[in-house]
Parts: sequence; C-alpha cells; structure tokens
Amino acid sequence: MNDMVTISPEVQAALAEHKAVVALESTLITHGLPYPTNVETALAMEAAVRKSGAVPATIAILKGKITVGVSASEIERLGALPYSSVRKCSRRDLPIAVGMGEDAATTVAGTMIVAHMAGIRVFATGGIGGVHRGAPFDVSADLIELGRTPVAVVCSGAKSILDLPLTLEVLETQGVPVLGFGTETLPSFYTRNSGLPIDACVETPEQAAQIIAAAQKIEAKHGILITVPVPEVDELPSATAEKAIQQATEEAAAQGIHGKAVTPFVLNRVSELTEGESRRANVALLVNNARTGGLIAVALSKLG
Ligand code: PSU
Ligand code: MN
Repeated sequence: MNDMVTISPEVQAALAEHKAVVALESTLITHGLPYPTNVETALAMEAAVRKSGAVPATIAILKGKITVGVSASEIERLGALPYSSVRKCSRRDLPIAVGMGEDAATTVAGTMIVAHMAGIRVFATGGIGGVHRGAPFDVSADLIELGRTPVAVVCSGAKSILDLPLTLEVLETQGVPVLGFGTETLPSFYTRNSGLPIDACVETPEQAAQIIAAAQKIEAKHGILITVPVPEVDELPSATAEKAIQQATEEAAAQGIHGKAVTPFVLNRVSELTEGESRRANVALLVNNARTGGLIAVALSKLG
C-alpha cells in the first residue's frame, strides 16, 4: 500500500477480510453543510452504512496525511473549522494539500481517487458535480474522474443547481454507465425525478452489485454512477427547488462567485431561500444513500 495513505485499523481489517466497505467524502462536511448539522450528518451516514452491514470509511486529508477511516473526533474537528480555511480537494488539489501538510476535504473526484488507492469499490454521497448552468465550460472534475477511476458512486444524481442534460452528455462521453436504483429517470438531488432517461434501472442491491462486478471482470477503467432518489417524504416540490436554484445561481453570478466556490454558495443560499427545507432534503438523501451504498457493498462482497 502507498505509504502516503493512512488506513484506520477497522477499515484495514475489513479490506483484508474482503468485507463490505463504503467510502464517504468530507467536502459535504466542510463545505456542503453548516456546523453542527455537518458533523451530525457525517456520523449518521456512518451509522447507516454500519446498519446495512458494511464498514464506513470517511476520507479526508489530516495535516497532509491522506486518511481512510477518519475518526469521529477528527470529523468533529474538521466540521468546526471555518470553511474558507479548508481546501476543497479535487484531483488537482490533492498533491497541494499533501505537499503543504494541510487539513483538506475530498470532493467526489478526490474521494474516488483515494478510495481506489485503498481498494474500496463503493462510495456514497449526496450529489456529484456536473456542468454548471449558463457556464458550459465549468465541468466538474467529478465527471472526468468517473471516466477514469473504477469506483461505484451512489448518489442522488447531480444537484439540480446544474445543467442536467449537459451533465448526462459528458458522462456519456466519459463512458460512465448511469443506473437508477428503482428509477428509470435521473433523480435531481432535492427532487426525485428530472424526467431525463438514464441507462438502466436496477431494483435490488444485488443487481447493482452484478453490474459493478461485471465492470471489474472486463477490467473497465471507469466508474459507475448509481442514482437513488431522495426519499419521497423528504422531497422538495420541484417548482420550489427550481425557483430557489434559479435565484441562487443568478446571485452567485452577480457577486462574481466562480470555480469551486459556486456549489457551496448555491447550496447555502438555496437553503436560506427555502427556509431550511432544501437542507433537510439534503441530509435525508445523504443518509439514505449511505444506507443503500452499504447494501450494495454487502451484495458485492458476496460476489467475491
Ligand atoms: N453532496 C452533497 N453536498 C456536497 C457535495 C456532494 O450533498 O457538498 C460536494 C461533493 O464533494 C462534490 C462537490 O464533489 O459537492 C461538487 O462541487 P463542484 O460542483 O465544485 O465540482
Ligand atoms: Mn464546478
């Protein structure tokens, strides 16, 4: 194993025994949710993975050390840091954070890279990055990473703050299968159905696991996207979500917010505009995806 990566004893033991492990990211802790909701949610996601019978492995960079299986006390410490003081690490940022000995959070792309280095095949999060509305050259590194790193990402699609049709086009170009877990259409984060068709619908964790195993057997070099709609009771009415997103995106542009600051700004502003409803949906889908990721990882571990 690469000596740049520290793996917790629990995760190490699970990997050695070919048990189910689910990677979890840290950007949603440092940039996606406010304190203390971020810490509570990260711990609730770990608990949901465990309840499904798998071992959670939260990934972050702690004082320059790439860490797989961040402890609860480190999650608490990261979650309480002012978000501007923590680097949001995608592929390009990883060597900077490590080289400079920083505390840093991994995005979907960053977490996929580390999960793959550690031998973890399933990763659960909220939403992947995508192509930004009105800025078709702002393509999240998450999409490119999905095209080149063989990890299955369980999520609620891409945030509806993005241009979803263009996001699907880029995923197609990158060769990434997009599966729906009990759905024929792409979920759009706060809402269950974007109306956009995807590649296949799987009804069970076992079916999802079969596709991950098949990709591995044919030595596919790319990831797989497994999309799970937000639970029905937690869904936002799509007109409410749409209106808030539209306004938040316009405000971001007007304030000159760009690059990796856009997503955290818009998530926060949408929550203000919906009086916290969007944040409740976000937390609910995160925990549900962690649970589902756990079930898929368990099914995959049974296939060898
Ligand atoms: N899911 C959430 N909240 C988040 C994210 C995912 O519920 O904050 C993060 C992920 O780390 C993802 C990032 O990689 O948002 C996308 O950022 P960008 O659009 O800048 O690529
Ligand atoms: Mn972006």
